[in-house]
Amino acid sequence: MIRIKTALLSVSDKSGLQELVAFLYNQGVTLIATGGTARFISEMGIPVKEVSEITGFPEILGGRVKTLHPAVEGGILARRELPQDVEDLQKHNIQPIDLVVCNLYPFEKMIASQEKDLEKVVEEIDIGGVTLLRAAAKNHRYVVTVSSPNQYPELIEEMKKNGGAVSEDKALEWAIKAFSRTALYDSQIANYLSKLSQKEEAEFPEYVNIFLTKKAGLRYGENPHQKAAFYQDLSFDTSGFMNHLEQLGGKELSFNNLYDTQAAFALVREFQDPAVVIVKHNNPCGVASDPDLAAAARKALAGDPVSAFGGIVAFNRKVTPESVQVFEKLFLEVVIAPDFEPEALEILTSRKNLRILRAPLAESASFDIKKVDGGLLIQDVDAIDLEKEKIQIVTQKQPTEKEWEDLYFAWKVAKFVKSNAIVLAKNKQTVGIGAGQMSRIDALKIAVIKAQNQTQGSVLASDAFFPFKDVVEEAAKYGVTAIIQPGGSIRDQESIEACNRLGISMVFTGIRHFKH
Ligand code: 93A
Repeated sequence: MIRIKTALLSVSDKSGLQELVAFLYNQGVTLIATGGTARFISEMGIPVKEVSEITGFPEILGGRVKTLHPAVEGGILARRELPQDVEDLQKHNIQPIDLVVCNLYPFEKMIASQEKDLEKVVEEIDIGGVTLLRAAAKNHRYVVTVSSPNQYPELIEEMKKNGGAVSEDKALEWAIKAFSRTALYDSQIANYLSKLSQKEEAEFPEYVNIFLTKKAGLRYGENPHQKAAFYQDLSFDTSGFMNHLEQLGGKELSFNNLYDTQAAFALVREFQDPAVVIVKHNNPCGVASDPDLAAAARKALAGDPVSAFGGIVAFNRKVTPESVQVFEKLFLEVVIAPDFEPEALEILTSRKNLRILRAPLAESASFDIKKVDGGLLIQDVDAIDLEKEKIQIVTQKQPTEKEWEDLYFAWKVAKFVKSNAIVLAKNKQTVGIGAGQMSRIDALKIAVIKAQNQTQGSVLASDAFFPFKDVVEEAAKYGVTAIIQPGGSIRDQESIEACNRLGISMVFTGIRHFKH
């Protein structure tokens, strides 16, 4: 047990401090504090020693050096059972400190403000506080470290339970928390400074500090025999809707739910008009856009009603009761939307197991990160849309206005389908999607199977160029009238000639959307 006789308090965030200080004072703990914290305690009418009193040295350099002194660090770091350390304390008249309560200069606020002035940024870097936390955490055998206000209630409870002492196990647990806090803090600083010093926008820095914290334990991973948890990135890419996810009902989210929800929401948020996306195994199986959300839902479901079973449904509008009734009879895993009308929410929550999620459409991640053994592959998110000046109509036939609408629609969807991807669409509705094939022609064949005789008058989008003319020739057999694809194959001319021969219009985008 670690008996708390003397505590050092140095906190920027003063929340919860009043209760803690009152408690410690009542326990007869001697309080030492830095300037602002000491003032706060004095104003409560509770006696406190300023750090400068025990160091015999004022705070200097405008507060840059407050606690960095042997009288402070010695009091924290001394091993209470080591004669040499005890002797040193006595010789230099240093008082042992048993509890360090410290939270750091809020560098997060600096990040949030996007401050560009290096001098201002640098002033928000805490040195002494980090040292206090690390010293106390190192000496956790004798010293208790409290690095966040949300630990105060637990500290109070622990001390009450143990007659003013804290267990060694708790001290170790909190030491690890303190080291994690300073690690996160330093990673945020390094990432921010490296972004500030970056000359070119696209340059990736020498070091990327990714600090992850467990957001949720998961029942299991992709399969029941794999253990798993969801970790949140707190220091590198803190954008993204997962940080704003709100669960309004249903069972606990699974590993696959989170992964597939990400895929569904990423696609639905791309549409300006009301849209509905159904995802299975990370690929969209039904997508539709319509001024009426319920109509979009019906069309999305009709896109592939068989695959939709057990799917994830994403909306890009406030969900109406009519649009959820579409899925009344269908088993679904997750529904996600920016918001829900009360009646729609009522219908959904009556389905006990259905996970209902709310998230803002605006939040999107800046980086796409894929794990390989021994490292991470990091790239920008594939955020590019069609670029007017790159679009080229390469055939004699031009797409009609309606075909253009469908081509844009299909192209958007193709970006979110695993490669090789072929999307067949008609009336802003997917009629067949061929995903994740090793050859493009097979992706088309699958899309055609999925379309079940609805291909007549449809358009085709391909995520990458046609290596051969076979896709054009096969598509023509099923009544495809227009094609959108990046172009850029050495055999482009063969595909163009096939289109001209078969009366198909074709558009080159100059942009590829591989997705692995
Ligand atoms: O500028 S510092 O890095 N120099 C120090 O020696 C020092 N010691 C504690 N900042 C230092 N602190 C920080 O001051 C603490 O981490 C805490 O965030 C803050 C509390 O200051 P005050 O009690 O004056 O409000």
